[in-house]
Amino acid sequence: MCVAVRDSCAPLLLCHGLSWPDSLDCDRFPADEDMCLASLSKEYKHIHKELPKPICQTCPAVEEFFTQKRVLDVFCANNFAVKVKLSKKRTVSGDQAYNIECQVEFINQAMASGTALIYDDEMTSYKLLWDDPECDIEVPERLLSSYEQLKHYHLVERCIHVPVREGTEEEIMLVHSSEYLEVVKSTQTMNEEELQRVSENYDAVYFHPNTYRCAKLAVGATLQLVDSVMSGKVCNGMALVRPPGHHSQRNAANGFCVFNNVAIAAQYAKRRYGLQRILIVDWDVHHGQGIQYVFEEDPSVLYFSWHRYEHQRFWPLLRESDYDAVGQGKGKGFNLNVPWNKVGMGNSDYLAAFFHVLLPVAFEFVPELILVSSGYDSGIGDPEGQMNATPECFAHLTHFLIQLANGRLCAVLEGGYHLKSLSESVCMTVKTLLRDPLPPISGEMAPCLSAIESIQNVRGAHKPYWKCLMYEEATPLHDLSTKSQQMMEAELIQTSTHPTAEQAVGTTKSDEAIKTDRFLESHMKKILSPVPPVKTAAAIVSKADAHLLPVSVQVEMEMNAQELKTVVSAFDAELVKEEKALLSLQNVLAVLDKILKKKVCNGIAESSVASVSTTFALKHCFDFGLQR
Ligand code: X5A
Ligand code: ZN
Repeated sequence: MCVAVRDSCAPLLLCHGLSWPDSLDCDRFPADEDMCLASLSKEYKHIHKELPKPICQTCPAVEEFFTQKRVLDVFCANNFAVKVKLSKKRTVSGDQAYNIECQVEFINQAMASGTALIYDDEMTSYKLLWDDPECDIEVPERLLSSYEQLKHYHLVERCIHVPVREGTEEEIMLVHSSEYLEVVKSTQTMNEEELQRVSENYDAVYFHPNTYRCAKLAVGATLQLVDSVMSGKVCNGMALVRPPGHHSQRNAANGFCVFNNVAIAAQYAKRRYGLQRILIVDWDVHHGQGIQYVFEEDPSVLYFSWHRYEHQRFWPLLRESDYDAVGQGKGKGFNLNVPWNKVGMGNSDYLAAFFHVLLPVAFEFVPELILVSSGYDSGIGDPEGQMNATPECFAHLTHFLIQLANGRLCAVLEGGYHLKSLSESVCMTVKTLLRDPLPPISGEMAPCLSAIESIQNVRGAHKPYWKCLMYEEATPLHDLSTKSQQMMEAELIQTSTHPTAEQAVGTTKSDEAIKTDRFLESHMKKILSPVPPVKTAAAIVSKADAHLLPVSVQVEMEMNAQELKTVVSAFDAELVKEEKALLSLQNVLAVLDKILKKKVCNGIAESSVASVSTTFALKHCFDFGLQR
């Protein structure tokens, strides 16, 4: 937020994202000499539009006031206020002239907190009406079961409920053509046969009479989320929407998507809030080609997508989903594709892509807002993705992203077709947005060879555009480990029936899906240990300093001194003699004990002999029975 304060009494002039006051009342300004600023620089058109008319008509127009928009944006993003004092100059001729004094100050205002959750069951009111094995996985239960699971974990009540609205035609047309909008609109009154005919004009799409209404709600829900975050009402949030968006294009529905919710949101955020850098992270297992097309030439939107690719043999079968599609014209370097050439990618492969591709580039990009095309078909058990990432992986991905853009993140549902995997992963995402502690990540921690090759290739392709990749040694590999294998498989496919035909058909669940259900049931119980009642404990030497700590921190009393002496003397009697060392040790062990007994999440101990204390801490952990 940014507020211009005039002489520290009238707080209103330049707001960034926050709603404007109903009127600018000049009577609130005590001295005649001072007046309110009625208009802002021309560069601020998007804000200017929303300025209320000043009541005082004699206010001077200040045109060339904020020319350094970029500088100002930085102030705004960091809670600085621009204090402005405007005073009338006395000129000999009696002409009006004004002095402007400007000063930048830090506003001691709390950062936005809270997580928005946007959901409306009206978005479950459309479904596939005929037989289509390609589309029958996209069902209303996707939303229902995700929301049920959020309720089950008591996450709904911890979020701030934000209502949905319809996206307006103007908003939809930030990305789509009016001709296409009319086509979608016309499906409202169609009968089944007509609906089927329109659907056939597109790839992997079905229409229902309620599709148009839901698609407008999906856009509106996404924009409500952007508004909630940008206005500072919440820090982050998630919108559970149907239909998804990332495949849809200016003139076409595609892959269950009708309007491109996230692309529209990015255009909207640029216009409405004057944002200059937006990061879109598309962790859905499919390539969001629709988003890529919209922003290909736009350096203000950095688009990252990983996707099942298999050397262009996986849907949507596009050449431009490969790692060498880096963007075009001014947008070169702002499109990051990580194509997965094998199925079965898991936690370590996803984290490696974050560590070695997305995060270095994103930190260099410095986004002001993050939009996540949050598809969970990249999770374990999904019939489309055939990948292996477990739900807690999405907690970690979310956690890394909220370190950017002041934590301003909007997650918007895309795909995800294994109901249990989808809902558990949605819950892990929301929990992390609420800043619950993360479950440790499970499984093998080394990425597979094919993942390493893909990662190396994107890094190579982007080397010219990012400082963080400048020293990358590798140039793209052409002989990939998966290629020869792929060739053989392709030949086999040609001579046999389609191998995935037995996957999840209709209502009968595949054995594979049931296996994942069972696995997740016990896996989630294992990893979701109860959250300790106290987050942070502190053991400090001078208890008189305790009031300096935040109120939520629990101050620890040392361990019983006599007890400690016996523990220590068994290990190293020399230490017991040293009063200072003993005190340090007491602090460390007091905190450690609380962590081991799961009474607190973490803690800090003041210690003057850290290395000795650490040795003891380790020993204490072994005695406690920790092995790793
Ligand atoms: C949003 C999404 C997938 C379409 C797959 C068509 N679409 N085979 O996940
Ligand atoms: Zn998908």
